[in-house]
Amino acid sequence: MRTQVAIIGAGPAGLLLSHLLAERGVESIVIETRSQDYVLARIRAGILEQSSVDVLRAAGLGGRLDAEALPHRGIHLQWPGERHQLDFVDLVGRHVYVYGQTEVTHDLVAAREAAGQQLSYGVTDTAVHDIHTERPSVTFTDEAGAAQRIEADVVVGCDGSFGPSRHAIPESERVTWARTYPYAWLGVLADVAPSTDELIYAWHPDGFALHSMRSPKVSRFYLQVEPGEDLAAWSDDRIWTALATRLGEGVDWSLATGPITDRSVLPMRSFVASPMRSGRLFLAGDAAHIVPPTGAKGLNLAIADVSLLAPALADLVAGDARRADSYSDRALDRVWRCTHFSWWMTTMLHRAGDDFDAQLQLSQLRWVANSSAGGAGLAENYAGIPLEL
Ligand code: RFL
Ligand code: PHB
Repeated sequence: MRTQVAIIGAGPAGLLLSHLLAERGVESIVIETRSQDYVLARIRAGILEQSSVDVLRAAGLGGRLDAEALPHRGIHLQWPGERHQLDFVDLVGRHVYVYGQTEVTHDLVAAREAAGQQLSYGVTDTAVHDIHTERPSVTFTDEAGAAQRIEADVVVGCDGSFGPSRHAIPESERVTWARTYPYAWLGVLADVAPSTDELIYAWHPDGFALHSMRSPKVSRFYLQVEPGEDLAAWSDDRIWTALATRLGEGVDWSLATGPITDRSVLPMRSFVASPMRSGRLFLAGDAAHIVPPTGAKGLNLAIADVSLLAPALADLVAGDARRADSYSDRALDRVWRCTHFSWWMTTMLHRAGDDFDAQLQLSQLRWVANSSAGGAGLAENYAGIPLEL
């Protein structure tokens, strides 16, 4: 096969990239190791920043998003006895939107299929070749078991943190930074109307808790647990009691409960790989960086990366390499801002260390909740710094 851009991975980064390239008249082929059903059912991120919504709308993907996304003015910050609303619109003039990654992926697949995009699911043995030539290629085994090769002008690794693309950059060129946090999240999806108008981020002596949502009828919750926590140790009763305590202690509020439809334990880590390009191979999204989910940045960073990359690649295949040459540095600027913000939110809200650490966390939370300077710092980062494309 021959195409202009070979894209590895049909998550949000890969699908949106192929969409943004097609808008610019650039052809691509997308390959994905999982089945389409698996990719469409995966439960992941839930919050879009204003800039991500702007990108999706400008790309003609705003139809269902505008009808179904829940715009939020801000979040609640809470610790025992106190709950504060941070109003991002008042503080920095920007909203955030509840619209699950599952929905974004559905919209992208529908748009790509309607446009006749070639998407190959269920591939194995993906390998990247000749990235330091003008004719890089990708080989793989297709769903039917046949060996395939895509020759391209450019290869883009949108294959998440466990994909092979990052490892195709020679070790001598690659620097990585990583942090593993000493806690994990127990994520719970439940068929119950949210007991809050906006997300609640709660510090509690028993550990962090988050009340999020997916729709007016579906709630999403997270509890800080030990890394490698045994799911079997968490009965429905234990989950609801822990959520009610951590999210409600000392405030006049009650939590509605309902059937739990999904639960899993998520590890928490930060990871950045640099550069995000080597020769004719580019990386975007989780393939290059991972953030802990406390700042709700993973999906938004993937969207930001490909918004920079699509115009750069359109120029590159037309013979102008300038934007492609600056892609890695420009993308990494935002990646490090979000890496810092996600680390800051995570370490401010999770229990670790001793009572001295707890007092520092509570002091910082009071400052963020009560000072317009403190609140604006959180709001600017959470609602997302505007993209400069
Ligand atoms: P994705 O979505 O991981 O997509 C990468 C795709 O590449 C495929 N792939 C391959 N394809 C072909 N050949 C190979 N050899 C391949 N190897 C892998 C994979 O199957 C996959 O379909 O990365 P992308 O597009 O960069 O998007 C990034 C976001 O998905 C990610 O940042 C967020 O979902 C992170 N994240 C969360 N972010 C939030 O902001 N809030 C959350 O609540 C949140 N929850 C999560 C998450 C990530 C999770 N992961 C990665 C385990 C919960 C989970 C469980
Ligand atoms: C979610 O709804 O899944 C979600 C929301 C906010 C976060 C993390 C996850 O910070």
